[in-house]
Amino acid sequence: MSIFPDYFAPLHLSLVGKALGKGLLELGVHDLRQWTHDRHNTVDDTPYGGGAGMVMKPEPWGECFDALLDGLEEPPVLVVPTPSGIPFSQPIAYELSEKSHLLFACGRYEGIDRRVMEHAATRMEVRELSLGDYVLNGGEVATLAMVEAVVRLIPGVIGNPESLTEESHSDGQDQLLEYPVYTKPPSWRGLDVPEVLFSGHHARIAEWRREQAVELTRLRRPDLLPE
Ligand code: 6GU
Repeated sequence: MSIFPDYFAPLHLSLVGKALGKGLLELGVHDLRQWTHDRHNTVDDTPYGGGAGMVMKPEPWGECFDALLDGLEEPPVLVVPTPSGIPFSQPIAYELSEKSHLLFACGRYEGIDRRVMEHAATRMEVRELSLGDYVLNGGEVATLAMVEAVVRLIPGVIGNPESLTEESHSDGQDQLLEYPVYTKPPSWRGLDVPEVLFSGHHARIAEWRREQAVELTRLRRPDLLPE
């Protein structure tokens, strides 16, 4: 649900696009203005209590929920992308990948009238989620990121499921960032691929990769390392 449905065109490309083509998921984009009734298709109004900017009014959201929940066997999980949400993470992406339906409410302006989330919570599970400590202009770009993170976890979407367990932030690598990777040529612009990777010695390669992952994590994300 968005007032900028065109933002979601890229979901028809690449891995998510292929998954849609294979029928591994379905995607609907809903223009919130469809559920307005005035000539200007108004979705916002001035904030009670004063202050800068505009607030998204509740009625179009309510009517949109009514339309989208009608006929569903199981209610969706409502994801509300917001910088004041709980941090989105790989474990949350896994949880969401197991739900039958996700509904993303993309806010604009200074946010959505609080009663929309309160009302929604009486009808479905609501998760207000943030991508990090910075501010985007609206929920659309955050939704694209979350949809990609979730869809690639749906069984069958990724060709080689082992690539899921090796990567950064997945369970298999106990919270380390991913080690650096190399391909041919062995020497490029005076930069050589580390010798150990030619050794064919699998235990030594695994040990080197582990050391690299720990060092990278220490430098960039010490918060991920155990005491
Ligand atoms: Cl999820 N939404 C918006 N609008 N801004 C953000 C964000 C989400 N995460 C970080 N900044």
